[in-house]
Amino acid sequence: MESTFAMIKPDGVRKNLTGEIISRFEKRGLMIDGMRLERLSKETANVHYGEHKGKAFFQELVDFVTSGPVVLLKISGIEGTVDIVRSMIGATDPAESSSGTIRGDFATEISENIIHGSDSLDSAARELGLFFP
Ligand code: 3AN
Repeated sequence: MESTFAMIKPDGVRKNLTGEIISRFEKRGLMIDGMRLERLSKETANVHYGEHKGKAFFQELVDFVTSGPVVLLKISGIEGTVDIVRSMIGATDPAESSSGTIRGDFATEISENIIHGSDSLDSAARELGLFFP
C-alpha cells in the first residue's frame, strides 16, 4: 500500500473546508490513515519547508502556515496514491489549477492555496516521518 502526506493549511481550516476535502479523498477510494489537528511550531514549519529556505517567500510561508491550526493527514491507497493526491490538489498557482481540483475550486492566491501534498515518494516518506513517526 502506498501512503502520502497532506496538510490542510490554516486558510483551508478557517474556510471550513476540512470535511469537504477529506470527503473528496474518501470518495476517490483513498483511506484516511492518520489525522490530527494542530498548530505547527515555527521549528516544525522550518523543517517541513526546508527546501524553500532562502527563497523570497520563505518567511511569509512559515508565518502563514503557523498562523492557525492545520489538519495533518496520512492518506493511503493503491500504487500511485502520491500522484493521485497531487492531481486532486491541483497546480501550485491557483491561476493555473483546473476546476475540479481542490485549489482550482477553492483557492485564489499562491500564498494561500488551501492544502499541501507530498510531491514524490521520497518527500512522502520524509514528510510522513516528520508528522506521523
Ligand atoms: P506545492 O505546495 O504545490 O508542492 P511548492 O512546494 O513549490 O508547491 O511550494 C510550497 C508552498 O510555498 C506553496 N504551497 C505555496 O503556499 C508557497 N509558494 C510557492 N511559490 C510561491 C510564490 N511564488 N509566492 C508565494 N508563495 C509561494
